[in-house]
Amino acid sequence: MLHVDERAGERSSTVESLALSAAERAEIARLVDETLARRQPWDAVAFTGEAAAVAQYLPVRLRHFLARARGDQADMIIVSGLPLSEDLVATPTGWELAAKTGAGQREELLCMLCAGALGEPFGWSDQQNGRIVHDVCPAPGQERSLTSASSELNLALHTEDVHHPCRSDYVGLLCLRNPDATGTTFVRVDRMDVPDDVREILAADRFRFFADDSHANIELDAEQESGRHENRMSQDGSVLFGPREFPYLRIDFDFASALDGDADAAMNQAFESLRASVERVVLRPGDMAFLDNYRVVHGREPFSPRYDGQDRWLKRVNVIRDVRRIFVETRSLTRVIA
Ligand SMILES: O=C(O)CCC(=O)C(=O)O
Ligand SMILES: [Fe+2]
Repeated sequence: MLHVDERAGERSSTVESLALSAAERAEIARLVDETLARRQPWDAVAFTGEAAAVAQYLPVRLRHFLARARGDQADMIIVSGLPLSEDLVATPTGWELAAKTGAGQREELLCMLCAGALGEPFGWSDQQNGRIVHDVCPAPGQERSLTSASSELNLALHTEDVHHPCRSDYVGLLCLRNPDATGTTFVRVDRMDVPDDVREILAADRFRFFADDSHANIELDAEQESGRHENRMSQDGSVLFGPREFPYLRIDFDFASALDGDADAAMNQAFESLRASVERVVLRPGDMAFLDNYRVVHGREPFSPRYDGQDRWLKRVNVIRDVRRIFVETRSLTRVIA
């Protein structure tokens, strides 16, 4: 097990990984198949509230690893060797098709179980039609969109669902295919190197965060996008927050703005520093990454879509540590935020 832990008496940034054994892989495959057989027809939304309980049947080493990584607040958690279907269907050309055909249902359940060992899965009613597990695959006509359906454009660094107080604690990405070894990019908040006075501005409520195009149901491309934020849902707040010795971060290169001139300069300095510290991880089939959405921002390198059934394909799930944050915010017992 690779356990990069740079701690030397004080807390710092970690990436923690676990490689599953063949026996563990078989055990997980059995759990997924049994659970799926009992849940026909498969309905991810109906399963959402149960995922955490069923996740207790995952192999103990995996559960222990995820619980420890959660406790440590690892910046990135990677589990490799998860069991994918041997007869995995062709990569769909967009999430709508995946939803219609039920492509990769077994992998959806797998995704939800791993999520359930770390927190609770949840969704957004205006994102992929309220689905709990999203398909991230290139879609014809959206090559240059500012959503995960893009391909030819660099998907800029972002906090997932930056505009919302219930944004995920973790973004879970399960890789089904990645033929060109396209990298998921990320930057750790600890790598942001700005002077103290800039840091102070970034920690003040002098910024506005907007809903991105995956929520707005409009598919603008990057060229059309500039300056079109006014009518979107937004929230004001700070870029840096949380413990001073272990800060949290909230920022989006496309969907954030500053409320005054000094804040604008500070945000640009933050962007510049983050750009200089980009790391990448290439997810392979059977890898699942959980990015701590408070501790890293993430994006994706560009690639050329094929539309031949072998394209890059991830299943994505949002994970919240305490689902009551959603119950309080929405004033209902829903796990799909309206
Ligand atoms: O495709 C990727 O690697 C990440 C895309 C992304 O930002 C997301 O799905 O939230
Ligand atoms: Fe994302």
